[in-house]
Amino acid sequence: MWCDGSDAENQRLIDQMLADGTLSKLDARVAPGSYLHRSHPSDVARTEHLTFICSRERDDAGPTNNWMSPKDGKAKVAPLFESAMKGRTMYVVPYVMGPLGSPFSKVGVEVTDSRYVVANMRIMTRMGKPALDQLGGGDEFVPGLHSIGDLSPDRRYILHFPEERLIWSVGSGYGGNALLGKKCFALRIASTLARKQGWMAEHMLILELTLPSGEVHYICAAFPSACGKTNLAMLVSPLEKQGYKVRTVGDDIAWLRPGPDGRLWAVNPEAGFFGVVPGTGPDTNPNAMATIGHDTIFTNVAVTPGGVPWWEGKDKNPPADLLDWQGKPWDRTGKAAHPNSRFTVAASQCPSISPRWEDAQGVPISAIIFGGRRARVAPLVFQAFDWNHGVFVAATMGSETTAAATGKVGVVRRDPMAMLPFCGYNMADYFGHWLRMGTAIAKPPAIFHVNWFRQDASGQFLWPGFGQNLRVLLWMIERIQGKGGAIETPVGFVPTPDALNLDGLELSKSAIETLLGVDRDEWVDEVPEIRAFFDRFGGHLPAEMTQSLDALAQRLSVTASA
Ligand code: SAT
Ligand code: MN
Repeated sequence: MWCDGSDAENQRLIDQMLADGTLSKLDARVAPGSYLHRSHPSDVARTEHLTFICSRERDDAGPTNNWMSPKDGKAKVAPLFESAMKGRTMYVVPYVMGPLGSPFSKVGVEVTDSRYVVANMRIMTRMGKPALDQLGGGDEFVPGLHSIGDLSPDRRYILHFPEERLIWSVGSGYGGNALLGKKCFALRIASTLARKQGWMAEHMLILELTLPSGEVHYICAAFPSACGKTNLAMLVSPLEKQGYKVRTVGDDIAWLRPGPDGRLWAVNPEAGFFGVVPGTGPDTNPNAMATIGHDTIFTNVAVTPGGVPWWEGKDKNPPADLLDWQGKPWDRTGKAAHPNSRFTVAASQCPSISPRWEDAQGVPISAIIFGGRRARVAPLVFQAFDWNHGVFVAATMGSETTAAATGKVGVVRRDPMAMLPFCGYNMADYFGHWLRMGTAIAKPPAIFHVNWFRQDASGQFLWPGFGQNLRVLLWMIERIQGKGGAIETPVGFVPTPDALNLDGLELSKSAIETLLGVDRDEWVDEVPEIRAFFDRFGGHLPAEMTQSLDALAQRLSVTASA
């Protein structure tokens, strides 16, 4: 079936999914136009160990990606597609990544046997007739073949063939494994295109910040999955009365390119949000709450028998008769909603969406933020000395793992640019591309690193986060304007305590000290870890990276061989 993306077609698919139990309708009074989907219990997150880059040369995938040759990949996975769609309908889903009519948008076509995938792609991309119109008579599109197969993790593979610009995915119906426009195309395949063509495909939110003067800044921020990109993108300013306002351009992916004015310009290739549900509440993210108040597909949240959805963090009153994410009566001990349960919703429904979110040329970027989830070591915020140092900071960022991918949660891993699971080629060559881009952008954005997740000795978060993160953004803007007090530390510029507007926050003096502290011993311990990480890349690692590490070691006054 060729999908045209129309309302009528969508309704037909929804009706079929209601009939076969793929979806259930939520209470129309509290969640109008919204549905619940329960995925297979073994198919609840991206599976990085089953995700492969199938470049001809192993070296082109690099040491951080799983690799198979194109020949081996096809030989191994083609049999899993054999008769996989038997008894199901095959849907042909043309889609556009990027605003319709934008010269930077790209067309994909996903073939799938999952109606749920079609319904999600309709929200997450510009899908159907507009995509065929954009393709016109051309033949430039990224083909993606998808089947849920038998949903067994033993017969699950997500393959990318960068030289052919082709995607094969079998055995999963979940998120980035199955909605091929998102991570597979807009990050893994797009990053390989971007490298060739002189632009960048990044795992970044894009936000708009308006100052009382009327001055507007756009900021990109890269955090690993489930580290608060959606919350930051939809931040409600606690200083709105004073004229500081934040709006949303995108929450997960940015396509960036140097503009004719020498600045870096960003487009959000997506049309919707596929956000983590737990932790989303009226206090943490009121804009997301309003966005998902209607016409939303929920996957793996808890629900009452009457169809009222619930999740940890929605409020403090779980309904008495709640069914957990698998549909079993909730025992009130474990999690009711799966920690990686998601909402799929159109970006246009977001009250904070920027009027410029679909601008064909994108928006000009003033600052790039990198960040991770770290209980210790990384201070609340620091500024890189310059572009190349910023690339080093981003390339070496560490973050504790989350439920967004299958595997152990809470272990620190190096996640360069939050792209570890999403870079379609050798990560060391990707560092080189970042360095090269620095020379192609006459007015590069300032680069910062943040850590909202610093804890005290008793494991309590020191920083209130969420809306209060605005205060950190304002310091960044002051730095860009040549103001903003800072002290130079071995890792970068850290705000002086009085340079951050902390009015009304009631943070103790010692909390502020810890938050802004750069502990020399902790950072000295990072050096050999970073060196070991770099060693994995051998000859592909740009010399600038080692030089930056040596310079850091020197500033920490340890010997380069430490
Ligand atoms: O890849 S997903 O789209 O499932 C979500 C994420 O990990 O960012
Ligand atoms: Mn993501």
